Amino acid sequence: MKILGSEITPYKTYLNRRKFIQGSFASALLATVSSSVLAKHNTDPSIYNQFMNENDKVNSYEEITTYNNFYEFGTHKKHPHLNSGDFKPKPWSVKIDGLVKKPMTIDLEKILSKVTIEDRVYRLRCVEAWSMVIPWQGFQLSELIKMAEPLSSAKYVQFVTVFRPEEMPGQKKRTINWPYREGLRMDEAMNPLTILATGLYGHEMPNQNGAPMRLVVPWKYGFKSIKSIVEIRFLDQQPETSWETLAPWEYGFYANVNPTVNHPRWSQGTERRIGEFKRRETLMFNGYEKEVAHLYKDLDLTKFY
Ligand SMILES: Nc1nc2c(c(=O)[nH]1)N[C@H]1C(S)=C(S)[C@@H](COP(=O)(O)O)O[C@H]1N2
Ligand SMILES: [Mo]
Repeated sequence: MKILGSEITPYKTYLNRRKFIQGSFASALLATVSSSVLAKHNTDPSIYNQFMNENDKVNSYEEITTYNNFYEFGTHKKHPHLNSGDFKPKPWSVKIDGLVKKPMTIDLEKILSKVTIEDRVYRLRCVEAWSMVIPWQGFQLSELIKMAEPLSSAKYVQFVTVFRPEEMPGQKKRTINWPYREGLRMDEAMNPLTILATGLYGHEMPNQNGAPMRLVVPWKYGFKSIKSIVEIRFLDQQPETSWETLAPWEYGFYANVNPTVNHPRWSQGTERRIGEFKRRETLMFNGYEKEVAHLYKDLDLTKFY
């Protein structure tokens, strides 16, 4: 079934519809930010930092948009910023299929007209032991899942990135078995911390950060945050993921941030926050233990890394 984007919501309109979370957010890093300030597409970190604790100041817009991994644009951390200029994230549609009552191909604008856009300031901890604090705008993945009405047999969700070698020069090389794929267990996907992000710093999502829509799962290593998503598939079995397929002894399906389980080639006990000199301790589940530890109480985390 093809649903055409009849109700187009301009980006500014849905930014103004954002729900504002009240109270302290220092532990879960859920930010409360005034919409009037953000609507100006401000890149001033102090807008966010007034709500943050001393330990977790947001990274600059410059840091976030010029240093990251997005192999579709090249394998160096400067490549996504340098090589993503030709990518066209508009218009965009997402295919939702597999074990659902309502399979659909839906225009992103249509999705955005039906969900609640929120500000979520999250730590991101990469498997390569660097980290950032990023102010995202997005909506809970659970909202989209509910729209699709998964069958009770659906136990996992798989995500697929777009394949456009003409716009994504890195896809002309066989570094990864394209398209990039990732997955979550259904309860992880439904957790309120899990979002599909469509913007950062009040800007539309920059191409290099996964325009127009990418996953953010703040208690997992960065490689779980799949970018430029075109397909969301519901499955009864654990899906293959790109990094696990490449090197299963190094990258697991779960990829939970865990300072006690080292990567075979380096320690995961500490990390370097981009912009800082001194390394800091990595927190269990990236600091979101209170919110997500219950999901893994029956799992041996050294085996299911
Ligand atoms: N499609 C796609 N998604 C991807 C990647 C990629 O190469 N391709 N790299 C991952 C890795 S390894 C990291 S660390 C994060 C980093 O991006 P961010 O800083 O924009 O969150 O994106 C992840 N998502
Ligand atoms: Mo990464």
